[in-house]
Amino acid sequence: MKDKDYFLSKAKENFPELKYSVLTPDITEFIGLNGESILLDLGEHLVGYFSFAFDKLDVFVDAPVRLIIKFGEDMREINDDFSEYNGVLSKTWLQEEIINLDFPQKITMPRRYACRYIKITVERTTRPIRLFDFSFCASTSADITVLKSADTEDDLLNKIDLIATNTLKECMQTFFEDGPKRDRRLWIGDLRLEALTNYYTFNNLEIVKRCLYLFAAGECNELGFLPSFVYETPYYHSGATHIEDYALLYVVSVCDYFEHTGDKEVVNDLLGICKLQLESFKTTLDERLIATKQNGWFAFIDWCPGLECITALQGVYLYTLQRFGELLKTIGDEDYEKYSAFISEVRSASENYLYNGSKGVFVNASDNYQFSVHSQVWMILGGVITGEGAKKLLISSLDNKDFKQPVTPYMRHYVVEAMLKLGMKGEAVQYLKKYWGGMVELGADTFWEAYIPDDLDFSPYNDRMINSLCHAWSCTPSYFIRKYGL
Ligand code: RAM
Repeated sequence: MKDKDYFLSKAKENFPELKYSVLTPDITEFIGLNGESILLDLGEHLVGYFSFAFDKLDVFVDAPVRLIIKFGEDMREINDDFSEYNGVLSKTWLQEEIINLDFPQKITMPRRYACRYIKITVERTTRPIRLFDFSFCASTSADITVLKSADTEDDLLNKIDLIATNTLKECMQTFFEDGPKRDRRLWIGDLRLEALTNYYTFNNLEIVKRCLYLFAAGECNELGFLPSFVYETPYYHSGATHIEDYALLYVVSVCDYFEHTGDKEVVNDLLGICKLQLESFKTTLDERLIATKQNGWFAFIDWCPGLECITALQGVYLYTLQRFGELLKTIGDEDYEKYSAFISEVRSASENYLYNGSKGVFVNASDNYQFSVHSQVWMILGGVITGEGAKKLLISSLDNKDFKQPVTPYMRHYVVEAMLKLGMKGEAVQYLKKYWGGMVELGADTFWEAYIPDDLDFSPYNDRMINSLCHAWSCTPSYFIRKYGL
């Protein structure tokens, strides 16, 4: 297997070019005193750097001026009182700055922000001041000139497509970020969905290669699983979690990349790591060939509170085995037979031990008998149940209060994928329109990290204020619309 230095050098070779564009809001000047504020609307969600100038009027300002500058991805965020924040993630992700200015000057704020709205409040001044020359320098590595419009006649799908491509564009920086407001890092689950959508929209192959190599350079845990995320700055560093479904989806991302590009060189570089993920997973199976719980945060699947993940995880494993088997066959790898033979064994085990015949559903056999959409979807994607039976099962689980429902666009992606796999194109379109369309109706400029239609305060982190409203894993409607001609 190639070493870390090699992988990092390949990641560097594929550094995508950032494109910058400068936008000036309609308001050009503001004169204000203590407590007064101005709201700038950029007209669209942007990621980048904010500058403005500050000057005195005719009277000398004899003490520093204090401004509070708040950046909001939407107006709700602008109106939130951040002092009431009570979430589990660091408050410093909330985009608000207090700055003290000693004399007239032009300022470029040092952080990069993700926002549509900017509110500047004059906290303290001894005299009226003038703020002007507002500008926002936006960055992205997506080339919007290559983006063709989606070929759909449906107005809502068109709107959804626009917002979805915008979401992806915003998250495409020097790598695929999960969210440009937060966490601004590269996670495997997000990478997979961003790359998929990118193939049908901006088709920037450099950034995909870069991300695949950045993970290849990561430090695997004692079981052999890749880190679930990596940091690029201030220096390359592996994340401390090793979520197994994400480790498996790395392999799927390599398969997707090969399917899209036919690029054998990259696949050859990454084949060893892919095999290691599957071999590692195999060691965690019990004697029945069923996935087991490991210490710590071993599976993600979705942010649904209280979700039991074993059955879904088993499905992710089967899904990965299937895709990887196909890849090995295409490239003529001798391990192909070994992987394919194993798939049917694991499928029958899943049917025997995870399916509750009397209830007619897949349950989470690990400790309680929980019903979830997640388990049904992943068993379908893993090929454990097919055809009419699978359709019925899926339909009966959706919007059914007895089943845990997905709470993120991430998991909703896999629901739609399962529907399309079963040939339920009409249902897939309806499901997609209802869920993503719900965000459109609420005025979204970009799609969100988490969304429960009847609980707009839901947050995986105990406080909605920290939620990311431009989250890459929600961009896949563009993939579905374009790939399947919806
Ligand atoms: C969140 C990240 C990311 C996701 C992980 C599991 O914190 O924002 O999108 O992949 O959780």
